[in-house]
Amino acid sequence: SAITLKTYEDRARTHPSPLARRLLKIMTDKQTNLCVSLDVQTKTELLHLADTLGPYVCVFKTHVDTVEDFTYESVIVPLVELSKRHNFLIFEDRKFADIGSTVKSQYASGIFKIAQWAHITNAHALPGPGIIDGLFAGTKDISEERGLLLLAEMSSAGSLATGDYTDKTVDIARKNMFFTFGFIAQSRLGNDNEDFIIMTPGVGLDDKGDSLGQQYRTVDDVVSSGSDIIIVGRGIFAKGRDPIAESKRYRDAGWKAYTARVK
Ligand code: 6AU
Repeated sequence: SAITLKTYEDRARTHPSPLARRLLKIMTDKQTNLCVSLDVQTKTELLHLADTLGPYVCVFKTHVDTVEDFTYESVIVPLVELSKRHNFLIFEDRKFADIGSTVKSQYASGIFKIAQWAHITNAHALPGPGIIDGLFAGTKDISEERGLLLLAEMSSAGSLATGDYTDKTVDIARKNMFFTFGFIAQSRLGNDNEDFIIMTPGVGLDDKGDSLGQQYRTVDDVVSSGSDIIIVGRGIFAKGRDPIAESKRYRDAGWKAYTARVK
């Protein structure tokens, strides 16, 4: 599509979402389309990875509910500091999936208060458009930019998010393009004039998958399919891997594939 062939820099000037404009500018400035998925169980590991890999990424993705020693003060406060120091955005991969009223409180309050600190979060479109209204209402008192990704396709084997479900998810995203700036997906979505940011998980250069249904594609494959940001977890930090060396490798592969696409 026309958008796929434009540079991140051009798109940073015209994108309808303030959060996406900020993200595209970070990608341009740091020359990276890598999002690292920090799926670890302790705050020490999480903060260490955020500090050492920060220079190579545009986004850090978290699952804060898997951190065993989580407290807001000891995890979120330093993570936000690191995001400023290394100029990356934080994406809490919460995958909301309930009615608007419920997701609003899950997003804005409780133990995690996700809306306070996560620049990006994601949601399933399954409940219908009310989920976007609920989450957007959760950003009411936040002064910084916030953005939402809908899960339009999944990387896992046998995913039900295909065909008509995927198309209807794109329709729901069109409801509020100021807030819903893109998709978790495996392919380019939206029409030629729409600039949804496509973030793609299930990326790995050394593995084909795991024993629980995850499936990996190469960086070249997903970026040439129209993905804007690659999401990599275990490919970077699994046991025996050197996370800094792997981050550089995925960043370089991602940037090279993007450069080839926009040439
Ligand atoms: O690279 P991995 O397999 O270690 O980790 C992939 C990460 C995990 C998943 O929860 C997440 O990406 N994910 C998602 C997201 C980001 O929403 C959707 C999906 O379809 N597949 C997937 O793996 O943290």
